[in-house]
Amino acid sequence: MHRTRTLLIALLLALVAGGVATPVVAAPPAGPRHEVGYDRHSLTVDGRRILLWTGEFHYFRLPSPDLWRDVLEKVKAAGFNGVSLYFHWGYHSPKPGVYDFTGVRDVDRLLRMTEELGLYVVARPGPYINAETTGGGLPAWLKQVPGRARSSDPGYTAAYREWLDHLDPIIARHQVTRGGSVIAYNVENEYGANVDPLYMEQLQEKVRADGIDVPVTHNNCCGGDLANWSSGQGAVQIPGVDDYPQSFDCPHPDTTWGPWGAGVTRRLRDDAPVYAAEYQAGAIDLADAGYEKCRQLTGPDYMKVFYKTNVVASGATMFGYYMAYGGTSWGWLPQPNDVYTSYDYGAAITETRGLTTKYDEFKRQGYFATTVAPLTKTDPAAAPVPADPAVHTAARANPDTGTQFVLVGHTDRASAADVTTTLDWSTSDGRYQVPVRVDGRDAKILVAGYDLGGQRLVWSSSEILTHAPIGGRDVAVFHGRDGEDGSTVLRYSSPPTVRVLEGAVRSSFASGDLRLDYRHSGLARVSITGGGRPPLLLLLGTDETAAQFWRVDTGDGTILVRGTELARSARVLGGTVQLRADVAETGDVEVFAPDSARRLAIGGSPVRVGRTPSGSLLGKVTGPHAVVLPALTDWRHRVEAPEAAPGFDDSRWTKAERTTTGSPIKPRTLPVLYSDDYGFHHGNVWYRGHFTPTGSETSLALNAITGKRGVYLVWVNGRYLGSANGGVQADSEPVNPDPGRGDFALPPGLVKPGEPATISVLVENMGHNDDWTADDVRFKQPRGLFGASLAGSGAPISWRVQGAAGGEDLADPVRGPLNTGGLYGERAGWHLPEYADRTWQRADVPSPPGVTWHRTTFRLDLPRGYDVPVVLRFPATARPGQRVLIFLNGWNVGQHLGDQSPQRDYSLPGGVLAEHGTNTLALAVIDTDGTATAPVVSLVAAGVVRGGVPVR
Ligand code: IPT
Repeated sequence: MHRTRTLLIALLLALVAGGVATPVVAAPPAGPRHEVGYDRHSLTVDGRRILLWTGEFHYFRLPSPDLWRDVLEKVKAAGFNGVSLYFHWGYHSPKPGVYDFTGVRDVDRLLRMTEELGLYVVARPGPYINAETTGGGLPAWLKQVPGRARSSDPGYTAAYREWLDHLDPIIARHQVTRGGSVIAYNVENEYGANVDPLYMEQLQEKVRADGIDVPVTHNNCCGGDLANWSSGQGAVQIPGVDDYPQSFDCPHPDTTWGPWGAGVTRRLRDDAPVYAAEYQAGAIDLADAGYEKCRQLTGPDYMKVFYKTNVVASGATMFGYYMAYGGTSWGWLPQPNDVYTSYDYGAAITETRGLTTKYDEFKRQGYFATTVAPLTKTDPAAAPVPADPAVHTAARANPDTGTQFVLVGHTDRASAADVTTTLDWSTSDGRYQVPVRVDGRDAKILVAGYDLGGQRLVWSSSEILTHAPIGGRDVAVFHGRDGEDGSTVLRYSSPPTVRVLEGAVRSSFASGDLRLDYRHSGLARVSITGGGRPPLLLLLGTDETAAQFWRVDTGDGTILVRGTELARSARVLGGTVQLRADVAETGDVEVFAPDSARRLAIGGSPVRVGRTPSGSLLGKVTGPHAVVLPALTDWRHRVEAPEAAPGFDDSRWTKAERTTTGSPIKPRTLPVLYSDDYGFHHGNVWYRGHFTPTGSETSLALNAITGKRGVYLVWVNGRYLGSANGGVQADSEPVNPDPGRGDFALPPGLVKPGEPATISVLVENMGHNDDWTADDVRFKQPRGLFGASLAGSGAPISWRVQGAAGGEDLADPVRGPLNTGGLYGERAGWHLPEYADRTWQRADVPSPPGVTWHRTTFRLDLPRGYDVPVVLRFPATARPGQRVLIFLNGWNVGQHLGDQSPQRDYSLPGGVLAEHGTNTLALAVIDTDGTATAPVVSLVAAGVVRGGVPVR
């Protein structure tokens, strides 16, 4: 077993390497220090084995720290014992040397929350993260830094060290070894193309010098050699694998079945656990099918078959399910070629924080994986042979306890047949003929030879949800598909007393084996006492009734809750179970708690309860009442884009005169007009070109690169000449020398020989390409104008450029670098709540091509103690030619792309949304046609529960 380097060695290394000291806010350690180790089977904490079952969460996709807690509590309640967290360099750094870790960027607070909730963290700070976010997490200013990104080139090295100088001290003080939650640290991301081993080595030296002493991991992927970084220069301690077996084929959720492989995580090192670093738990909506289709593509059937197969076939004990909660690529966070605003991802928890049937399946598997301890150390074992070859089995066993884990599924993994057969199963308690059924796309992990609390489980054809000692007995929940038969065998020294409290369960006793036979239906309850063991309450449910249980581990022991939409935490105080839970509808609530508990309170309010024959407390809860949201009325309107007028004063704009660029992509014409080269990295950018016509000009030839779905609009002497789609990428000639081409004919008489003329161009920057190929050609693609010339004339054009106010020196550091671009209204603060719009027009008028703003306010007073996620809904039929930037209280919560994306609902997260107060909504409409009127939008509640977390 390896012990990771001690704190002392890390500190010494820091001194030797001259690690740059960042002022560290002395946060008291959250808990006692622990030793983190690992071997070929699992991670260990103080020598105790851990099965690390994490879901991925991106704090930067939820700009409301109070709601981080809501999501993390939901992740925990699903049975995850950890979260995998990317950290986004560009989200924190608008400019070299400038970093912000406050407000929505306060990752120290995020890590404190994980500690309070008892969730382990796999920290994944890149520096490159991919993640379908702008630049793949690299800051846009890095495009100007010489040297290939993701290599050992000195320019890039100095840049990423700066990021880690700031971030690593925060992560380091939250390590498990210092009483915190961070149990592993992932360097880089799917680093498989154009690899530079020296970079991987130096990156780890840096991380160690910064005091990281937990195991270092990496997530290998598809593009490169999976064995990368398992040995040799740049090797990490625990190499992992990313697996997306369902691809991103969201349009075909019913027919797609594992086109990208079997999804069995490979063992990459003999001395480290098998790590499923990113295992597909949703999908990017690459083909605009809508995320509900992505959720179906990666739904419960897929989860059952692929996840369970992987657990047994690979023996992995470290998992990162990507994503547990996707969230929102608000502002200019999207990497535009793959995603639009929503990053719902078809995940188990929706963008508006709702729970889905995928959540239920996570709960079934996660409770099992984190309850049944022998799973932390298993080796491949002989599998019981099914009588029918249509059924496939595979097995692992714990070498110390003999506990067996048997995967039962279809031999043809794609089969949906209904097969009933028998397994010839040699368990450590004897040989048995075990009836099993596989109906439809299904797989089960059956357990034999397991010391379940004080019981001995010989075998069961039901699956284990969880179990715990509660109130002087063992309480266990098993489950199977509705209508399927199940059998469970438990061992006793003498015949026990079996009482069936509910449901139809037959029991028989022979040779020490108590055998229960039943059909899964509703929830059967069996009480077993005597027989030389502590009492057992066995709850036999369907998959659905099992998923209604919440396991809440409290300082006062484990509590099982049933009937609430969610159970967050509980305590037992003076005979009362104080439960924090969400309630979605009126109905029964049942609590299995320590004997001392006689009363129940939910969210502080008492619930009248009585004791059931099962020994639980049963009461009734009342669901929430309907919540009515205000209509959006009283709009005010203002047409902008004065930049289009020839007389506009652009003398304070930046002159675009550069003749060279650091980008490997050379421009089509000079000067260089790339917006990044002038410090304007995000959002829309304006260009104004001045020339003196010769009279022979016939048209204006432009090229612009915007990223997918971007457009640009062109005026000459104030006359709108039209728009064109921006290019996605300029490759080296001759592949695509002419991206985003637009030719704009000059109407006769528009420009006059010798009379100064003005060109105005508004170019969208939809976000920056990622750097998946680590070659700069992709990442350092320009944004803005790529070429500009006059056909028929050689008249020189002198250019000025204007993006977001202040450029890299943020006008609004609170909302940050990705919130606004260079629209006139953004520069003038029209998106901000404090802006006075009294002079704006009350009547809506069809807006001319260009930019028009619409503002209104609305008051909310959502019921206290409720959680009402609100969305802004656009009509089902989109208006072509209209794209809308949506600002809520000054925060850019997304861009509605009309018919260019399937998204209609935009999440307005509490915290950004004032749930008790006045809100300002500002819509900036970029209209390429000039035919549209104000968008018709409404507020819609995406759900209503009593509960939630307090949101400021
Ligand atoms: C892999 C990345 O590591 C992750 O950041 C994200 O991009 C994810 O998958 C897709 O959503 S990329 C791999 C599947 C090609």
